[in-house]
Amino acid sequence: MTNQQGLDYTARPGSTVSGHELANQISQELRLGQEVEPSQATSAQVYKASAAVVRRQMVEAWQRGQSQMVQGHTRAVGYLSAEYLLGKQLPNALLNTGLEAPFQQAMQELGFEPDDIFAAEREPGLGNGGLGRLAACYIDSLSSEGVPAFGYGIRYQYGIFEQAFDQEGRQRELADTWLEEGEPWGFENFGRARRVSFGGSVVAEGDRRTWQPDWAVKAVPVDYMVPGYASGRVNTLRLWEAKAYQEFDLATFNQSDYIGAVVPKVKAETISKVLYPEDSTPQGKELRLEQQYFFVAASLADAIATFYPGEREPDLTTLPSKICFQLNDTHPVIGIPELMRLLMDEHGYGWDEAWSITTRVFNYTCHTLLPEALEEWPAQLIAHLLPRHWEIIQEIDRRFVADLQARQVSDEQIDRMRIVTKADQPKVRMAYLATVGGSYVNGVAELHSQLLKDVTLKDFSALFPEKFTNVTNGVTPRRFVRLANPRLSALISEGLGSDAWLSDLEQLKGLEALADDPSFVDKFIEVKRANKADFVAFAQRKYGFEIDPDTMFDSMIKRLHEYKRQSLKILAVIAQYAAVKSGQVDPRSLVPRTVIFGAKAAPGYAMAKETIQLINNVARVVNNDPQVAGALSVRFPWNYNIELAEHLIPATELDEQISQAGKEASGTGNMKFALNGSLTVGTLDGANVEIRSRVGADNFFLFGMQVEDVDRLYSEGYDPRAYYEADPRLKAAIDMVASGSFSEGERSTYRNLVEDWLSKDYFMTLADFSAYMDIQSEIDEAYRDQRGWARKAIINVANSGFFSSDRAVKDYLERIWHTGPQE
Ligand code: 26V
Repeated sequence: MTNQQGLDYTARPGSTVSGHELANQISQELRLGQEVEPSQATSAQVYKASAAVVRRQMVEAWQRGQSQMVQGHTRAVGYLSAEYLLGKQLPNALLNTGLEAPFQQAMQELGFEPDDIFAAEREPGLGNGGLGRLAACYIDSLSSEGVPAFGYGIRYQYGIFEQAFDQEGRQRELADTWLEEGEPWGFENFGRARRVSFGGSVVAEGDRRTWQPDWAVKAVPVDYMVPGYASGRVNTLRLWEAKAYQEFDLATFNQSDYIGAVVPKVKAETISKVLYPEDSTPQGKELRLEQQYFFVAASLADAIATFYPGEREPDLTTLPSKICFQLNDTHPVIGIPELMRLLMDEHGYGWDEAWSITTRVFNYTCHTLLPEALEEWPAQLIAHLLPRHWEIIQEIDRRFVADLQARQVSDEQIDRMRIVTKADQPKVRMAYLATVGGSYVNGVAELHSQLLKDVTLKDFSALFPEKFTNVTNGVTPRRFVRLANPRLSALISEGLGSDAWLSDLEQLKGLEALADDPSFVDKFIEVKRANKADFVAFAQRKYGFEIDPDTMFDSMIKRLHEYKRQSLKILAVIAQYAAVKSGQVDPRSLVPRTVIFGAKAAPGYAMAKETIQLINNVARVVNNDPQVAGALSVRFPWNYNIELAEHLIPATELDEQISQAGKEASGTGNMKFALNGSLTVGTLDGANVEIRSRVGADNFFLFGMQVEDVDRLYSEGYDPRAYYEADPRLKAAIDMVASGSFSEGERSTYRNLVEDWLSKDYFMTLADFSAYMDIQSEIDEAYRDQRGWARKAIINVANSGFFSSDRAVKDYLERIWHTGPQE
């Protein structure tokens, strides 16, 4: 069976449906479910029918897995995450369930092109970036490894905003209306709805304290099936939707306040309305705390109901043997006081027993190194919204401080470690609450975990060293290699003699020997060439870009953040352009490049938005200048999302991972690129460190300051202007921006950026500029030797098997969750 690109698809074991049967089922679904004749159906209709049919194929395995989980003795995993950046479901479900080939055949029979059907799906963008995508990779791997698991989160009505650029190149945000025409995967499970309450006060009855909330919303689960790859296991992703208990307040209505009567409904439904698009500066917004408590409270109650079905007085001392919860960053940390409340107030356990259960059930993953990204909630806000939780948090803090005192910790250190800060307006430090209230704390790459121990959570790691561990991130090879890059996948399977690497990625190691096989190298080069041609066509169709396929594709795709240093990349592009304009460099001497950016900025992040505007205008000027035509072009496809990643990563030859050392917790794009045969230019930051040590220093373009250099420079006093004066290439680039070359002569457009570069430059872009320019010349040299380049890329692929999310999940199982596949 072959697809549009003439590639071979083979059915996976376990697929029992023939293409013809599938075609019949889809036809039936079109006729009965949508009242349309298959020959008349649109792609959107066929997509919807296909999804329904594929979903039905999974139901049996799903139900089997659920009952085995409840009746069995394998501890389950509850992944608590405010974000899941899923990407399209149909191709993934087909691959994982072994229905790819039958589907191809069914489409042929019905006269549709599979790619057109896939294009009809709107991707659920229920996340901001790395953290949300990681959650999606982990639930895929949990199912693929056969582990009983739940993903719990929020079904935002509007996901991450859709990005557009205006005439001036500025970012505009549009609502992500992914649900506007319905969505065929989620199953609204009304029977499992839960009440989630807010506000009110706490009343004492004897020595019992009970919460009397003053409003509540209904949390309705929308269940998504998460099929494992060739594992036969289908887990549940349970995303909660907020609904009002009362559609319409009759009393208010009768007082003829028609509009006022729907206010409570609107208020309730606001909770799951929209994903917060910020991913670093917590705003302390009440609605966000409502979202966090909403999904966590519903999830904990749901897990208890699942494992103790129908029991009025369950023995919750056994809870830690049934399930453990992974806190994906601090967003779900309110679950710790919530479980304490459930155990004490609703199930009658004493503090000590409740605490013993709670601390054995929760674990916390930290995903950042930026101090400003660590959530701290104003105590006042928590007290107002969750008065009983506020009491419990204070008690956790009081006991924790007493414990520290008993350990002879100094008052000064105790003040540094308090969960509730001592201040007029106290705050609750959620990372500290998570560290104290759970068994393990992990960082997401070796360097990050080390920095957590040495800096961010130093006092805690000194006192509780056994709590701290590392799990280096990973990505799913199914979506990011097999689906995104079918050509490379076919070549890998040919080289290794099977496709077993897809569930055992370390097998890629076997490709290393082929790096010196000229015919394999030729095929590898051919794969990249074909992927580039595909991307050129995609970018032409979707964005109207004219990209020259015979240029080096150099990509930087990630959220726009100062610490990630998109500005370093764009300054380097400008410097190159300036050198051509001033006659210092002959454009024909350059290795022709297409520099591609993909990035969204938080809507309120002014500096990031100015950077976006600059990139767009550099692109406009450079791409329209005949003097550099054929040598340099800049492309900024808008609305970077999973779909764009899946097209761009396989076509990329050089990827940029150039954050300031000590700031990127891990990065996961770096892993996706390495697995797709791109070479990395990067700093020693996050998981770059581990990628480089695995692929070898010769196959990684390292540059720039290291963590120690950065620390030293901060303490010596950093003066960016000195770097500007010292490197004429840098001076020329910044002067060009300041003088209005990219703003039609208007000098004020990039004033904030220029001022920041020259006077502050907190992330030391200028200090790393010279090293970055120098490594780019080395990259050009290496690229001129196409076979040498391909050889390096093959070695990269061969040594990146470690970065599978299957491996990461196995590390969690072993080090933190202490469980495994369903027995
Ligand atoms: C933080 C916040 C702060 C409050 C406002 C809303 C909000 C939403 C999301 C976040 C999470 C930011 C942290 C994050 O995405 N970290 C990234 O996690 C990746 C997966 O571990 C990792 O590869 C990246 O290096 C890290 O930046």
